[in-house]
Amino acid sequence: PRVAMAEGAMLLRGFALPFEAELLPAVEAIAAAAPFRHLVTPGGHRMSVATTSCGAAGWVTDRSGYRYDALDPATGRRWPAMPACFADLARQAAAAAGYPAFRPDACLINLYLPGARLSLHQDRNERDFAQPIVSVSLGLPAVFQFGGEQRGDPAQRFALRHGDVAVWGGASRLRFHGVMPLKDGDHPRLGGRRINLTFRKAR
Ligand code: MD5
Ligand code: FE
Repeated sequence: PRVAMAEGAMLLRGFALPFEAELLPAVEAIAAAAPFRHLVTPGGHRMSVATTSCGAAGWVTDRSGYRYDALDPATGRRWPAMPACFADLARQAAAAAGYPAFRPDACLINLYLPGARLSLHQDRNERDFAQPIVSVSLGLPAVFQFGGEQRGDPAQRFALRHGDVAVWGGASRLRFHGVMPLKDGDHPRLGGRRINLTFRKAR
């Protein structure tokens, strides 16, 4: 089922389930080549979420700022290539939400363990805000906070569960958003973890 969360924002419940058997081994292979790490924000805070990337551009942060980089700063090598099942899922989800031309060049992989959270922020490091963002939730459920265009605007909350795909475009692309601290749990395939794949056209 499709749920419109807001203008331009569509939640495709269970859309990733047919891809699950391919996605999980692909995440493990990426993490073996480009390990999950806790990046430091420009303000000096260590992120509670651990991240890695695949594709031509990877999202990174350090004391000097947020950016996309063709190289993984931890290894000095290019990020692992984007697996075909990742690109297929992102394209099909974007098309189902009304964005038939989406061709992501970046996939940020966020790993949440219990207690990990993402505070309210906007995604503004991409070149073209007319391109949507596709987000795939795997493993433990999370409470997603969906705010407005100003940091202080009231936020709605949505539960994101294993297999859900959200597509953020149009008027929703620059809204503030975050993820509440992950609650403990035991997912049949992922155990005590949540993994989120975030597909973007960075360049
Ligand atoms: C997550 N990740 O669950 C989320 C999913 C990030 C991030 O936010 O930056 O890594 S992406 C949710 C998103 C993206 C773009 C716009 C909006 C939400 N929005 O308008 O609410 O780990
Ligand atoms: Fe974000």
